[in-house]
Amino acid sequence: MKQFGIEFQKIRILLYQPETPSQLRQYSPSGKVPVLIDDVQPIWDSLAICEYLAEIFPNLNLYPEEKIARVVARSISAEMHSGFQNLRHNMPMNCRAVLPGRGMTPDVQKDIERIVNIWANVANNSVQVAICYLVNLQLPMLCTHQLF
Ligand SMILES: N[C@@H](CCC(=O)N[C@@H](CS)C(=O)NCC(=O)O)C(=O)O
Repeated sequence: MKQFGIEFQKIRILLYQPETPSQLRQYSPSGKVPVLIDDVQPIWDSLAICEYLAEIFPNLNLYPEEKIARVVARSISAEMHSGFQNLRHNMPMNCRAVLPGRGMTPDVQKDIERIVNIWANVANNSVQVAICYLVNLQLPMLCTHQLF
C-alpha cells in the first residue's frame, strides 16, 4: 500500500507472545496476520487483501493489464499462497526460532527448485508479471505488522 501511495494506519502486534492470540482476535477473525480493516470490515488473508486492493483501486494496475500476464500473475500468487508446504514447514519465516530436526530435505529442495523455475520463466516471458509479482509480495505487509 505504501508502494502505491494508498493511505493506511499500521497496528503493531508482537507475534508468539502469551498475549498475541487475544490481541490478534481483536482485529482478525482467523487470529492471523496480515489483516486489512477497511472501515469496519476486516479482510483477513494476504491474497484476499491483494485481490481486494486490485478491485477497489483499478487505476493502480496491481495486476497486469494484459490478459495473459494477469493470468500468469494470478496463478503464481495462488501457487505461492497455497503451495510449498514442505518449505514452509521445514524453513518457516521465523528468524528467532530454533527448529532441531527441520531443515533441508529432498521435498524442500523440490519446492525451492519450483520457485527458482517460476522466477526463471517469469524473467524469460514477462517483465510485466515480474513487476506485478514483486509488488504483490509487498502487499501482505499491510495493516498489522509482525515484529520479530
Ligand atoms: N494464509 C494466511 C497465513 C497467515 C499466517 O499464517 N500468518 C502468521 C504470520 S505469517 C500468523 O499470523 N501467525 C500468528 C499466529 O499463528 O499466532 C495469509 O497469507 O494471510
